[in-house]
Amino acid sequence: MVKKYKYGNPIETEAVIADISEENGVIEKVKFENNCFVYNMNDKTKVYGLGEANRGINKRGYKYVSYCTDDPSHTEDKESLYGAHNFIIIDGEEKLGIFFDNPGRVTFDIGYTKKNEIRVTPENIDMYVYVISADNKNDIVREFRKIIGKSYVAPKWAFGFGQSRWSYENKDRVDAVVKGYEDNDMLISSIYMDIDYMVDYKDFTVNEERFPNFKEYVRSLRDKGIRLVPIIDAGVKIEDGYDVYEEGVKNNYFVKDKEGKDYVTAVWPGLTHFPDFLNADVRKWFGDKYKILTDMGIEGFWNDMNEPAIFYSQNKVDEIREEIEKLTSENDDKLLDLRWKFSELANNIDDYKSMYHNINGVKVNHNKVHNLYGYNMSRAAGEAFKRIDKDKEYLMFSRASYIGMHRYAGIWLGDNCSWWSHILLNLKMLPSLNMCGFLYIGADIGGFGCNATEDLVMRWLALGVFTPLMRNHSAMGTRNQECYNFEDTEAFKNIIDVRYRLLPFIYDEYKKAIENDDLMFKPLSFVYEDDEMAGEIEDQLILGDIMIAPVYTQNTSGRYVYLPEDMTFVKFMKDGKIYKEPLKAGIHYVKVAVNEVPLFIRNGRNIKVVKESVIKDKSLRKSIMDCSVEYSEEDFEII
Ligand code: MIG
Repeated sequence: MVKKYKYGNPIETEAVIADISEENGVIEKVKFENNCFVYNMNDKTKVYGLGEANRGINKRGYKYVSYCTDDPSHTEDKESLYGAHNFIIIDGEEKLGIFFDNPGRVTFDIGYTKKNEIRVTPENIDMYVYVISADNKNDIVREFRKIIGKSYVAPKWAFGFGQSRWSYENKDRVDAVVKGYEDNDMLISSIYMDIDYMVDYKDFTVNEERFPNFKEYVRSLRDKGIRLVPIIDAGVKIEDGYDVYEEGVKNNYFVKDKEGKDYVTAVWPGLTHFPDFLNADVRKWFGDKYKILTDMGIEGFWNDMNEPAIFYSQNKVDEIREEIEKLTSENDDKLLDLRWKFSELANNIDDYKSMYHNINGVKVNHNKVHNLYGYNMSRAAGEAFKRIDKDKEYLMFSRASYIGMHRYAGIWLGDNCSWWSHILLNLKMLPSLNMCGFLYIGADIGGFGCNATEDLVMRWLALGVFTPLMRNHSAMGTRNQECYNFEDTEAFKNIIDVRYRLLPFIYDEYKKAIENDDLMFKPLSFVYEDDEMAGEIEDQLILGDIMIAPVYTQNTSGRYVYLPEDMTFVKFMKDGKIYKEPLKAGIHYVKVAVNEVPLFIRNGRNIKVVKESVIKDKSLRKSIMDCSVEYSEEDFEII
C-alpha cells in the first residue's frame, strides 16, 4: 500500500508517475519535528536503499547527503556522490519503504547522531513523501518500482564488453585499441570516445582532423562488430558562430543568473552556459541535437558533468581573488589559508544558489532543484531517441541522476579509483541502485583514478562479467589498463569470453528484473529472510539462480563465503573449462585463482551458458561481438 503526503509547496519532479491521491493526516510511525522526519529503530533494524551512495548495503551507522556532487575521491567519509536517490527501506519489526521526493539537499542521518534514530532533514520542506507498507522487502521494492515506472531498457549490444579511456583522442588511438583486442583474440563490443573527439569540447561536434570521415569510420568499426560511444557534456561552449550556443542564447534556453542573464561558468570548453534541462522546450531542443550523431551511425552515448560540475564561475573568481589579496596583505600565518581558497572555486554551492531555471514560466533557484539537472539532461536524450527512431533501443547512461531518470537511462558510478575497496563498493551499490529503479549500471572496471595492477583489473572483471554495463575505463595520466596491455593476455581473453558465455543469462535476468519490477542483484537478506547470518553478508549477492562472490583483496588465492543453502561452487577456469564442486550450506574457504571467475549455483537450480567451443568459433566472432548472434539449444551447456 502506498500513501502520499504533501509538505509545503512541492516541485513536480515526475519521479513518481502513478496517480496517487494525497492523504490528509500526518505520516503514522514517522514523527515530524523541527523540520526533520524521525523514525525509531530497534537494535536489529536494517536500512536499505539510497541507490548510488557510499558505504554499506545496510546504510545504518552513517550520514548521507543527497546532493549530486562531482567528487572523484570516493573515500569512506564522503557523504555525497553523483546521484541522489532518496528511497529507503526500513527492515525492522515493521517494514516500510519511504521515498522523500525532494530535489534539493536532503540529509539522511541513519543512526549516526543517535544510534537508534533515522533522521531525514531536507534543506527546504517543499516535497512529497511516499510511504509504502508491505509484508516483505521485495514487495516494498515492487510497489515502489510500480509507482516510479518501468526502467530504461538498454540495447543488447550494450551488454558486450566495452573499452574506454580518457582519451582515445583520435582515430589512430581508437584503431590501436581495436588492434590490441583483435591481435589478442579478445572480444569487444564498444569503444568509448571521451571529450577529445569534439572540436574544442563543443557538444555535437566531431573533430574532422582527428576523426576524418567520421561517418564512414563509425560504419567500418560497426562492420567489425564494434560500436563507438561518444560522451556528451552538460556545458555548452560560449563561442560566436557555434550554433548550439547561438540558438540557446536566442531562445533563452540557458540557466540564468539573478538578473536574468545567461549564467557563465567554466568547464572543459572554457566559459560555458548550462542548458536549462528542467524546461521541456529546452529538453526537446537539446535532445534533437543527438540526431547529429545518430545520423552518423552512433547508437549510444554517455552524459557527463551533469551534476552540473563547475570548475569555476567568474563571480567566484572575482570574490576569491579579493579574499586572496586580503590574505596576502595580512600577516604571514594566514598564508596557509591560501591553499584552500583555490579549491573553493570548483562546484561551489554559491554558484548553485545563484543559478535560476525557468520551469513552466516560474523562476526557480537551482539549489532547490539541484538533483534534477542530470536526470533531465538524460531525459532530454531519452525522449529524443523516441522521436529519432521509436523502435530502436539506444544506449544512454549518465553520471548525475535522480529517481525518475531510471525510465530514460542507466548510470555509471563515476570516478572511482584503482583500489581494491572500490571493487567491493561497486558490488554494494548494485542492489541499492536496483531498489531505486536503476538496472543498467556498472562501474569503471579497473578503476578510473590511480594506477591499476594486473591482478586488480582481473579480479574486478570477475565482478564486471555480471554487471549490465561492463566497461573498462581509466583517467588521463594513469597506467594503461586495456586488457592487452598486461602480461597475461591469455587470462584476460578467457575472462572476457566468460562474459560472452554468460551474456544470454545476464541479459535475461536484466529483462526479467525490469518486467517484474524486481531487483536484479539481491542482498542475501532479500532471499533468505530469516537467516540472520545472511542478513549481515555484504560481499555476496544473489543474481537469479546463482550467487556471486568475487575476490576483492590482493595477494589472496581465494576467499571465505557463506552459503545459506547447499550450492554448487563453479569456476570458469583459465583454459575455458568449467570446474564444479557441490558444497554444503555453511562457511567455506574457496580457492579462486586470479585468472578464474567464480559463481555459485543455488540448490536445485541451474543456468545455461554458451559453450566454450561456440564462443571460440571464428565464424561467429562478429555476431558475438555485436550481440546479434542467435544461439540454438545445442550452443548452450547447463551448469
Ligand atoms: O572532469 O571527460 O567521470 O569518466 O573520463 C573530468 C573526462 C571529466 C569525468 C568522467 C570521466 C571522464 C572525464 N570526466
